[in-house]
Amino acid sequence: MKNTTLKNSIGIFIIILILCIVIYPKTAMSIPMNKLFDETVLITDNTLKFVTPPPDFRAYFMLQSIDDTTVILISNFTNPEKVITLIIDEGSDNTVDSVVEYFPERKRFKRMKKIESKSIKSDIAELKKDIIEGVIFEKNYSYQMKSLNALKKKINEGSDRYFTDAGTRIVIYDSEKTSSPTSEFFFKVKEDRYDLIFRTIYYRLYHTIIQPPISFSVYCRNSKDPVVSKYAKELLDMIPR
Ligand SMILES: [Ca+2]
Repeated sequence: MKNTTLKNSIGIFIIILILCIVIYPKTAMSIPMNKLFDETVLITDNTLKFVTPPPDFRAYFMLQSIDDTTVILISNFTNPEKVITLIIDEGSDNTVDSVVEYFPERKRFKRMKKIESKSIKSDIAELKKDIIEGVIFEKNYSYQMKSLNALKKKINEGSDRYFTDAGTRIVIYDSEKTSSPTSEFFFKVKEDRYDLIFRTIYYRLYHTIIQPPISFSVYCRNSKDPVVSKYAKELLDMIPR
């Protein structure tokens, strides 16, 4: 009798385990996009606590520049110890003012004056460029964010541009489901301030749809960052007036 109960329990356990395995990827995929934090608010030490490693451990990279401050978010979830790094450039002048590392497993912070990790470029102008141009997503095991090349290609095609007083918005639609935007871009130049926004809503990898949990790879509003300004001006020059 005991044996039968035990067998039944094992059976039920195996069924639950199988269900978990089957259901889990779908649950993981349905994480609301961009809900780890609010991209419109400057990322701080505290924000890093919400940057959880995704189920497949792909890395996040983000350039954010709001008003007078620029920050770069870099994650590494494939090392023995997972770490999220925030590089802060106050005054947006391509000099590092502080660096914060957050270790999500231990929930510990480490604060530094400069970049100490050998795996991160010490030249932050280069880092900003790598995120905007998308090089960083190609060279790392990360979400494949649509970047400068995709945007330039779309501008050259001449469609799906939306002009408003707020700025220029360019949308890339799904080639298989033409009403569905897969990524969107925004840029604006106003006097000596610049907006530059790159958002990847989802992309296809073979037959899988991947939604990056942090959908913005670049979020710059009212920025005075020289790297951001270079690209915003370059993009504006591509649009016929
Ligand atoms: Ca600085």
